[in-house]
Amino acid sequence: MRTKDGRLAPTDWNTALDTVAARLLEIRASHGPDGVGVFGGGGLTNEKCYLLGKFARLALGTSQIDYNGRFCMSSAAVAGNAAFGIDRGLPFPVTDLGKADVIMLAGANVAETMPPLMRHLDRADLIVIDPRRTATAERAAMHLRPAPGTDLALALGLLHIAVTDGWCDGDYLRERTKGFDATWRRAMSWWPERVERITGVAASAQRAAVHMLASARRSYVLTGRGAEQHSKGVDTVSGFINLALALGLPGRVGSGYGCLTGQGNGQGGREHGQKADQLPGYRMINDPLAREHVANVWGVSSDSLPGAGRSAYELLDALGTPTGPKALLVFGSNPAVSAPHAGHVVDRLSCLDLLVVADFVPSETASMADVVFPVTQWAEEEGTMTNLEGRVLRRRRIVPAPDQVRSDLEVLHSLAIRLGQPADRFPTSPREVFDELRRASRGGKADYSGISYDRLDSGEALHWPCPEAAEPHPGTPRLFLDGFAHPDGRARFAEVDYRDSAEVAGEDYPLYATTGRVLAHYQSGAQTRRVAELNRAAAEPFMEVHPDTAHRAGLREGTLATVSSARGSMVARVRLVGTLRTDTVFLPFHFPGHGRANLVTSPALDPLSGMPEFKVCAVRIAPCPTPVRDSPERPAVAART
Ligand SMILES: Nc1nc2c(c(=O)[nH]1)N[C@H]1C(S)=C(S)[C@@H](COP(=O)(O)OP(=O)(O)OC[C@H]3O[C@@H](n4cnc5c(=O)[nH]c(N)nc54)[C@H](O)[C@@H]3O)O[C@H]1N2
Ligand SMILES: Nc1nc2c(c(=O)[nH]1)N[C@H]1C(S)=C(S)[C@@H](COP(=O)(O)OP(=O)(O)OC[C@H]3O[C@@H](n4cnc5c(=O)[nH]c(N)nc54)[C@H](O)[C@@H]3O)O[C@H]1N2
Ligand SMILES: [Mo]
Repeated sequence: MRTKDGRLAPTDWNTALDTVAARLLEIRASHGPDGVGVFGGGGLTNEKCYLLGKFARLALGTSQIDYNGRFCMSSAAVAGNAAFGIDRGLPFPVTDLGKADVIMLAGANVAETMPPLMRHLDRADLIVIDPRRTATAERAAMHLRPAPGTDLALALGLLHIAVTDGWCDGDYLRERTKGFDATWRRAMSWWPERVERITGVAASAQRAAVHMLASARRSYVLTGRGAEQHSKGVDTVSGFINLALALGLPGRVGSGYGCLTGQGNGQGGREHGQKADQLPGYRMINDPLAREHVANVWGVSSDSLPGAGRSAYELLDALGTPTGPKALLVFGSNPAVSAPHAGHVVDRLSCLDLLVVADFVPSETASMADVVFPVTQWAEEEGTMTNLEGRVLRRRRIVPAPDQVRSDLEVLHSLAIRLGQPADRFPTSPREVFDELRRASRGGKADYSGISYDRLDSGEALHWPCPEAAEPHPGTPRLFLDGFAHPDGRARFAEVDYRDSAEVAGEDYPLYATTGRVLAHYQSGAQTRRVAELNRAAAEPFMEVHPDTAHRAGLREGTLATVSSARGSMVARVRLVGTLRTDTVFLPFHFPGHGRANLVTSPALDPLSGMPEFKVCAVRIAPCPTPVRDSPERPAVAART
């Protein structure tokens, strides 16, 4: 707990829990239940996500809960739901990719971000769409290098070519889809030369890509954050889904569309009710039947459940404002580094009356907190996670947790009873929580009711939906073979058109910055910056920049640059990369302090998903006048208070 002189100092659990509960009750009494917010994470187990959502809605009574997955796959989720009626990263087993002939990867650097997936991509010819020549692009048969934020124009152009060059599957369009005509009316004017002017991808390369994808026997289109993290991320993903539908790929064995998920539980994290608008089982919180079902499982009246709250960035942006939460509980995220416009987010966090962080490392957000709960980490606990193909996996305890450390479930339980909740409403055993989650998900889109720890422990591979049945249901490795999840069984084309990114480069900020990941670090770096080997591999913030662009700005290899946008500046070491576009610089977002890429990123949000525009903002670069730099975190810092 933070002491009077401002340090974080050790205390005992009862004091910490009593203090937090008392403060929460005070804040609720003066500001109402929405005076307290909750911020979750896609790294939490299914059990934690579920209990966190329940804790927010019942113990706190707040609508103000969202999570870092809003920054991650939310655009693909909206587009997938609209097109197919269900949002599951891959609607087929990942091993299907191993038999593919051609795979288009739009904005995904799998070689660095999902190395274990690469072995499934070995056989296929890859078409990589990325402004950078990444490690993944190096292995590709074809690399298209659009300007950041222009993929939607590219997707429209590829659809245009698919139609005019006669690659569409007419029977499939008639029998399995709806809405093609309206979509085509938009794509009609996106002839390849016009697309070339906006994206920089040559018309001939566009034609070659469509030819390769369409003429293969087994082909897939996959999207990653590069296509999704935009203020038009939903429309961009829809653009790629339109292309896949026109070619007749989804809903057939041996071809398809999929979104690559992110965090360990990126898929499960978006199903069990830690999202602002969601209840367990991928139910929507504004749907009266969904509310009734979940309220029944929870033993409360559906009237007592709050409605939808703010999306992640909107929630952070509202902290400490007259209408926003005065207290925030963070479980599984480090927004001081990973949220867009991070300088502003840190200001908002410091305006709170109470910041509580549960973590197992002293993250930058934890170091701002009034109270830090030291919790168990993955090898120290039981639970389940759901992977990108919708398969539920067991997490098993393999080492004992240190003394004085409690699980997230225990923390939620201990707080809930202090807030007046019945003890049995917040179980601490993961198996018990999972059994309740099964009931809450029954009949929902993501139906887990037929999945049990016993079945998983006996080695069964179970993909949701897996309803409870007299004969154990085998789960659903492949979705959509008989029909899509809309009532009429047809997939929907989306009527999308191109628009610019929220910021266009101009006189003051002439370049585009895009952000992403490197192999050696994970996310905000809270965990990986503590590992000496990883720090050696990627020690400090850097900027990839084309030699000509650097030269014009007076920058040389290895010097320090200031990167500035309309929101702020960050400092990074210059790395000259001859294969990069001359209008674009790349910044990894793994570093703290002055090296935070998110000091410059834009909080422009996609209107449908709430996804921030991490992948493009306008910047200028210049030599850094004074070597202001934070010392890299020491790996040996004591992890727990
Ligand atoms: N090593 C490592 N692995 C990770 C993570 C990590 O932090 N480190 N994080 C995990 C998580 S949570 C996630 S979400 C995944 C993310 O996995 P990816 O989606 O592969 O990761 P990113 O590096 O964010 O973005 C992918 C690529 O998009 C490109 N890009 C940027 N702007 C654009 C654009 O406008 N259009 C296109 N087409 N491409 C663009 C970038 O150059 C980058 O190479 O990785 C997961 N795996
Ligand atoms: N500029 C830019 N910013 C980005 C992105 C980008 O591409 N560019 N990508 C975005 C994406 S896709 C994502 S997913 C976010 C991720 O960004 P963050 O949400 O900040 O993710 P992490 O750095 O993994 O932080 C997770 C924190 O939770 C802790 N933690 C992990 N597991 C548990 C647990 O079980 N319980 C508890 N209590 N704590 C736990 C970790 O120790 C760590 O401190 O960043 C987003 N920010
Ligand atoms: Mo992510």
